[in-house]
Amino acid sequence: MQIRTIATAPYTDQKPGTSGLRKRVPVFQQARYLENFAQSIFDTIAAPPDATLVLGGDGRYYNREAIQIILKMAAANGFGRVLVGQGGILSTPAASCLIRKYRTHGGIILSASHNPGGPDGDFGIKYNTANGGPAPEKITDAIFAQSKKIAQYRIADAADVELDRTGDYEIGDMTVSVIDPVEAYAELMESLFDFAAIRALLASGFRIKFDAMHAVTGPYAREIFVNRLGAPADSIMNAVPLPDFGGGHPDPNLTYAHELVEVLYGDGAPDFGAASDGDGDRNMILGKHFFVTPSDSLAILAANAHLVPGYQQGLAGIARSMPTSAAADRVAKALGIPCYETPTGWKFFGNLMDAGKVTLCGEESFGTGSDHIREKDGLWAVLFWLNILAVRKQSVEAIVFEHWARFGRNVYSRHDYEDIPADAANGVMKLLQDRFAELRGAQFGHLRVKVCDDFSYTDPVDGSVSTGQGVRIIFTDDSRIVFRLSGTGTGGATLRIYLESFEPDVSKHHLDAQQALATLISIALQISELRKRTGREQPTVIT
Ligand code: VG1
Ligand code: CO
Repeated sequence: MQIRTIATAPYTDQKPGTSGLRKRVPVFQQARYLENFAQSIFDTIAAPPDATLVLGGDGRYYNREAIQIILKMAAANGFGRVLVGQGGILSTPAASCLIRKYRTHGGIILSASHNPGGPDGDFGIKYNTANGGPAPEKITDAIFAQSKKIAQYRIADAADVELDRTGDYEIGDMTVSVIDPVEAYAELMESLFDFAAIRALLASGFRIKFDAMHAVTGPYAREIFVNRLGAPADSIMNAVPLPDFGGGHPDPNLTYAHELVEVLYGDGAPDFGAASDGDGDRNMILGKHFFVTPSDSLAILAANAHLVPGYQQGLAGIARSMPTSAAADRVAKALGIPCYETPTGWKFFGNLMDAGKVTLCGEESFGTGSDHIREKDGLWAVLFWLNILAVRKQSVEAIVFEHWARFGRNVYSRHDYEDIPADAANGVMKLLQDRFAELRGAQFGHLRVKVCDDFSYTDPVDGSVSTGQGVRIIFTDDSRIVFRLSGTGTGGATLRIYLESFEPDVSKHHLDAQQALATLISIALQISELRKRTGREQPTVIT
């Protein structure tokens, strides 16, 4: 086999965001674009000869082509083996599971997660380290630096590998093992949860509906819910992964998963509904005519973890991203365990989990997970809920209201303004930062500003500092508004406003979140001049 060294010139825009490099497909299809980034990864990680790599993606458009290119480049860069999911498919949590199970040097995950796919949709690539988690900023910064000075890449002159049949194939001295993408992951789930109890729940007439949104979780959901847990086949919808996700937006929230929402809010609704995103790491949890916010979900999983076999021995601690509500903090306090507040993005949880400081982690953006892997995990969260439901034998709604009655309710919402001009978005953030001094101590009706800052985080394990992680306006009653720019979008800018207040009064727990947060919403719009600066009257998505 011949290895070719090909001269290239840098692209200047290969800076990884919140979760890897995400760009429109045509950007990735430019000559040498993917090759440059993959070589920058290989140059940066400097794997020893014959190392093993995990490789797979969410099946979106360009997944297969990218996998063939990366396989040939891995062979040319001295890897000994690559484990690839059959058909090029691996959910993000399954990739993390495989890296850990086979103790590989790391893995490459091809996904733009919840972003739409197809020829004009988005594509993405991300490197995960040996712990199974997204590379920390230190490494993504180094990859970006390398991408700006790259002069050549290496690729093997070889035929494409047959990705659809499991088995071992050779590219020169490197073995490509095409493996079942589901099996190891399904086994891991079975080791954590009481499958017998969930099977009994489903056999008792408890009905579930899972929406795979034509993304990667279809095959995983079929194996776990139908084959292993005995749910009827129609418990899963949109279960065939499609390169363009059926034209949809594979983001499990009330706006984009409306098909599922209509089922759960309709006549004869099932008892439990859930959805996952493009790459399988997010989850949305619904009860009959009921929505569980991701922040509440994390808190409820923590409060009920003792009911679940994999967590019966107790939790070391909990971590949540800064914009996520403090509902989990209240549970941590009651359990007498620490709760950490990190910047947005799963890469910040890795050190805490590796050091044994936390067991459960979560983000308000429909991400929940634990130290069983180093990514957030959509189906894991669904199974955790089903395990709790199997033990408690109550409705989702009843469990949430009981939780609020015990801990109080952290009323929460996020308003996203998608695809606004970058100038306007940056202008809003700059305006807020310029107003810090004026805002501190300012009075808005009965609310007084206690803290106003730009969140920064010092990792308690390695001491690394991450600044500029979101503008926080915290009031004396601990209600708060957070402004943050998205780091995963590919077109224009997305401005997120996170809103939270605390309601201890049980008689008010049934109130609609938007109503309960109306004062905070109007303060947010006023101090940011958002409407004037962006011309938007309404958020694109409210969760
Ligand atoms: C968003 C979420 C963040 C999440 C990230 C990756 O980032 O807010 O919580 O970790 O997506 O999730 P941003 O920068 O757009 O706010 V995924 O499922 O896209 O890998
Ligand atoms: Co995702």
